Amino acid sequence: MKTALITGATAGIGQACAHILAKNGFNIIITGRRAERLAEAAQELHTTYGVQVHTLCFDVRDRQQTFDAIASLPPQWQSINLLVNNAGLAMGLASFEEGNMDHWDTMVDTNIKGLLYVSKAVVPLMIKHQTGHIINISSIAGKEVYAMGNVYCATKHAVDALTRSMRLDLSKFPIKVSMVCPGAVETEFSIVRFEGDVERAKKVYHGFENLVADDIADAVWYIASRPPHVNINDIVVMPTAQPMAGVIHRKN
Ligand code: NDP
Ligand code: 8X3
Repeated sequence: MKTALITGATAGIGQACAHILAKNGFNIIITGRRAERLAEAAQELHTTYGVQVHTLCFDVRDRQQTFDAIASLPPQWQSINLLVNNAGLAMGLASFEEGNMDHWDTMVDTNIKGLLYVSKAVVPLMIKHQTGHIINISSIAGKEVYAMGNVYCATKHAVDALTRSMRLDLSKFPIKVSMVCPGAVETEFSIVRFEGDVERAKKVYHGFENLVADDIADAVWYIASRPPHVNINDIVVMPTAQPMAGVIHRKN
């Protein structure tokens, strides 16, 4: 059986990826900072799909915690076939000159440095087994910019650049590196972005049919289920009503 490690699997897209991979027979390592949610998710995945589930509770921004967590994996969990670098967030929506620098730090530390730390800790395990696949969750914000998205867009552009660079460097092992770039998906993303303001978060998805986490998990599964000689470099998944970043056709 294959093993997948999914970061940020306590909610949203990561949780949906854990489900589709477990449904297709992967044993699952799920990570996040909320221990209770990890325990609940592990129980649900095991009961629903009969797969083995291991949890790692750590903050991807913390280099030591990240390396300690991966090093703590029991030997049978160290053959990681698939890493889904999903943990990430946006904080705030502000014109550059009004930007909150604590928000900037959190986004850079999570979306860029967190992805780097997890990958750096997992790649040696993949090299050891001469196989592996990394799927990075970037965003349409990694392809285009939108008003007041400045630093979030920059972090996701970095994920795009890192995906291409990692593919160049790691394909020789061979490790596949792929990316999924979603448009607006209703998850906890906007609640986090607006620091718990649920009413403001709801307005983001008002008047059009947004994507749901399963739409992105479908793309991840498509990428993960190709044969060894095929790598899907990149999939951009958008709501039909969102033709580009920052543009949404709303009915009312
Ligand atoms: P959610 O807020 O629903 O989920 C985010 C997940 O990331 C949670 O499981 C959270 O776990 C985890 N996470 C956040 N910060 C950390 C951290 N410091 N350490 C460890 N885990 C962390 O959002 P989504 O599911 O929507 O977001 C998933 C990814 O998809 C992100 O990278 C996001 O940028 C990207 N994306 C989202 C889009 C959207 O519209 N929703 C569109 C495009 C891309 P916990 O809090 O337990 O630590
Ligand atoms: C978030 C994408 O379009 O909701 O990564 O800002 S969007």
